[in-house]
Amino acid sequence: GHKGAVLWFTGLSGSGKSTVAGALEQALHQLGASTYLLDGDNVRHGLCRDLGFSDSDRKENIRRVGEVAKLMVDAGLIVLTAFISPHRAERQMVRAMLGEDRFIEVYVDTPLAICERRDPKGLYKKARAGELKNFTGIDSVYEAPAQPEIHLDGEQLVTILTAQLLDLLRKHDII
Ligand code: GGZ
Repeated sequence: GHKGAVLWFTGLSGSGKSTVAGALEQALHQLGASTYLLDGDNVRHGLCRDLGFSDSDRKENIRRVGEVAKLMVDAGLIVLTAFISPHRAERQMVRAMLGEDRFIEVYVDTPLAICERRDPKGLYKKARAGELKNFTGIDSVYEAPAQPEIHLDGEQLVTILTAQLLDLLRKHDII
């Protein structure tokens, strides 16, 4: 069995949040856990399709994701969320909403230069060229977590990061 909780991944675009969350979800399925992965791909096209990337829209994006995650945790799921969530205040708001024991903040720490070199969607290039405004790390802020439950080195292999997260979930009695 397992307990409901949220693993709240935060980090720059291209840091590896979605990749690591996806790998962890696979590992949790192997253990028989029920999970749900919320990310931009399944939220920004539906629930949050009216929102862009201004500070106030990002704030509302995170608020909605937090509320949905809370409902899913009430249903007993292990919820993985992969949003930049650049502002400390909003991550704090979601932590308060969910309660300290059900909120695990996962900082995927990959230097901007590495994210920019990866640039899987060519968005950094567009942002540098001025074709994309308010891009996180370029002309929009990213506030790194001061005290995340876990601080991952985003340049490590995904398998290593997944193992670190499984250890943490065991430590917190979630699995
Ligand atoms: C940052 C942007 C932007 C701007 C589009 N700034 O690498 P991706 O493509 O797949 O992930 C990024 C995603 C960020 O959406 P989030 O919902 O995670 O952001 S937040 O938590 O701040 O609300 C990127 C793409 O959307 N994208 N424009 N201006 N990322």
